[in-house]
Formats: sequence, structure tokens, C-alpha cells
Amino acid sequence: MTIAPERTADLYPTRGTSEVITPRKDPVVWSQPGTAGPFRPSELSDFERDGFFAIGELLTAEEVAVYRTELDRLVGDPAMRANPRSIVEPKSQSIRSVFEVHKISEVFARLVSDPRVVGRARQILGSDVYVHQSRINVKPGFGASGFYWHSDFETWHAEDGLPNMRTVSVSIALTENFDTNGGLMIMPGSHRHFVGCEGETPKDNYKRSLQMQDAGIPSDQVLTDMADEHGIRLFTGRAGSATWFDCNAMHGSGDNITPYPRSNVFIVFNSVENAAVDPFAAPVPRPDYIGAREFTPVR
Ligand code: 6CS
Ligand code: FE
Repeated sequence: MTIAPERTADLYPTRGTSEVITPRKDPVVWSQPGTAGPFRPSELSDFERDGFFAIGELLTAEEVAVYRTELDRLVGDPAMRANPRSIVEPKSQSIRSVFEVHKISEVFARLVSDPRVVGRARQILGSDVYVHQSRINVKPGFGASGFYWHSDFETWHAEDGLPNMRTVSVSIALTENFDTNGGLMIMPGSHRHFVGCEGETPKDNYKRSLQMQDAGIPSDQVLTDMADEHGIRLFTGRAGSATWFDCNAMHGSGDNITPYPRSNVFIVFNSVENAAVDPFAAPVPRPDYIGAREFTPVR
């Protein structure tokens, strides 16, 4: 059990009375050059430059089948609907996401500690790592809603109390990500500036934000400037492909009105040197199944 450090200075102010842009103060890749691991040096420098790195096949088709079956089992379990870890689609009321799958599923726990997964996280974060958040996103066809533009770190700093940008996410496709079924979009290079958003965090924000985020949304002007400067990259790939992205990359995804689900498993690794403290812009932390409050390193 790692005890959370005392509250540190707020390097990335957000959710005040006006929008404020802060240049990134933290490294993107924390490990020393040449640190051994699954990423090649050229891949790490691509990640540093763009804020993401896509892998065509992280998991084999056989492995995907195992994780897809486990996703279907969890989503199909009637007991899961009453579990606070489940978030339903606002319109269809079908399950949209299930959080903390690395704890409630032995199958997903194995994925977290797979060297191809945790080894890459340690290489980027330059330390032991723990899981800040994990979730499966079903994104079923025929109308699943997307996620509006945001920086994950903005939420994880404001509401979960992560002090520095020493956190990395991996989205692993469990169904084919076409260019039509609501794939992940990232603005390349956007991770180098932090957009502090205007507007206080509403009480119990997470009860709405995980269906439709409203606090922590950049202005149209800032999003336009960022898109003009960086462009927008849409990630497509077969089931088993994966996108690693920096916690501060500006990203989002559209609705899925096709018949084809865009399901993924999403794992957030945080450095044990960046353990959550008190939220920087919320009265209380979110529940621990959304933002971990226990920091045991992944072994
Ligand atoms: O609030 C969060 O932690 C979650 N929300 C989004 C839209 N992306 C990151 C994370 O899963
Ligand atoms: Fe996100």
C-alpha cells in the first residue's frame, strides 16, 4: 500500500472562472533513452512527438476472442447493470462502459500485467506503475454516443488528484475499428499544452460526465485553434490493434450509428511516483473504481 503524498502545488490550473492554457511542464517519455522494453527507441520518439503510438497487432485473434468473450460475459450479466461500475447509454440504456475490469475480472487482470502491456507503460512512465482506471467500452451499433473533445488528464487532475502528467492510456480494440463506427480521434502534438477549462466541477459530476462530459470541455475557439495547428488523426484498426496515448492528448470519438460495435478495453497506467492526492478542482475525489486510491504497483 503506497500512502498518497501531501497535496502538491497545482501546476495545471483548471475549472476556474476563465479558460487558461498552460505549457506542459512534464516530460512525455520519462524513462532514460535506451531503457529496455517492448517499444523501440524510434517508437518512443514518435510517442514523444505525437502524444500517441499505434500498434497494428498487440493481441492475436485468439487472444482477442478470449477478451471479447469476457466483455460479452460482463455486459450480459444482469447483476452488472445494478453495479455502480456500469455506465449505460443515455438513449438506449444499454451498457456503455464497465469500470475497474482489472479488479472484477481475472481475464482482464491478466491483460494488465501482460509484459507487452505493462512493459510499455513502465517504459513511457520510467517507473513502476499502477492502474489508475480500467474500463471496457462497448460502443454498440445503432446509435451509441461518442465522447466529446477532452484531455483525460484535465479530469484526472481536477477530479482524481493526479499531480503531474505521468500517466499513459492504452485503448485495445476488441472489434474492428472502421473509419465509420466512432473511432478514437486525437490531435497529434496537442499533449504539449494543457487547456485549463472554464467552469467549476458540478457536485457528483461523474454521474453525468461518464455518459456526456460537460465540465472540463475546451471552448470552440481553443478546439478550432488546436485542430488548425495539429490536425486530427482518426485511428482505425483490426481487433487486437492498440493505441497508446499520453494523458493530455486532446481526443474524442463520434457516435456510432453503424451496425458494427466499436468495443475496446481501455487501461490507464499511472506512475507510482505520481500517486493521486486531493482533487485539484473538485470538492471530493471520484469513487475508487473510477480513479484508484490504492497504489500497489502492477507485478
Ligand atoms: O472521466 C474519465 O476518467 C473518463 N472519461 C473519458 C471520456 N475518457 C477518460 C476516462 O475514461
Ligand atoms: Fe478520454
